[in-house]
Amino acid sequence: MQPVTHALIVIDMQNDFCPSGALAVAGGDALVPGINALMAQFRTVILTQDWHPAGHASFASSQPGAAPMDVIRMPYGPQVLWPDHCIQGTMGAAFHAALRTDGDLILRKGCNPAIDSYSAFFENDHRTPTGLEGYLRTRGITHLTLVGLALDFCVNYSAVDAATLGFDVTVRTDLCRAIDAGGSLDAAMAGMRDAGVALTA
Ligand code: VGL
Ligand code: ZN
Repeated sequence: MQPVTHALIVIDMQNDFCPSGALAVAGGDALVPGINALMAQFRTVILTQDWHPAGHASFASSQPGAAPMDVIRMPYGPQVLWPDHCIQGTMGAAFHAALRTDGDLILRKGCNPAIDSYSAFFENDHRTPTGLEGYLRTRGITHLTLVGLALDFCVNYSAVDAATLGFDVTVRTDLCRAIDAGGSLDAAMAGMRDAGVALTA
């Protein structure tokens, strides 16, 4: 059992990121048994849920003439455009049916129609907090282990933000899968290493 100062953050283990989902990540569903087993080792478990309103600005369908995986300039910086996914209250936004969801906190993100939110800590403007930092600090948590989907987007942004905030961060890469578009996986691995994130399998 991990000490009380250590929390597990399970990122976006939702139907739309699993095979046959709207933004499927290859092998995403295969992570469920290992993640469920790891949850039993932690006294604090946080699950995040990508939770977009219909018509979200990160959807290619919301941007005239755009296609999924195009990159556009948003007021807060470059933004990859995605297929419609994880729309609030839909089956695609629900957790994988076999995932344990009896954690301590379910954090929903990406709810602002105009800003995407890959990170569990800040929206993609890198300024608007989700409140997770305060939740963790007020509970005395200093060490974080991250698992889930997708390694090169939401896991990566969450891990780098957590390390920058001063948490001791480990990403279990064996319990993550990547989208890997346009070199995103290599860039994410380098970025996490530079930020001081421990990458372990
Ligand atoms: C994610 C792209 C768009 C993720 C969420 O969970 O990694 N990726 N929304
Ligand atoms: Zn999303």
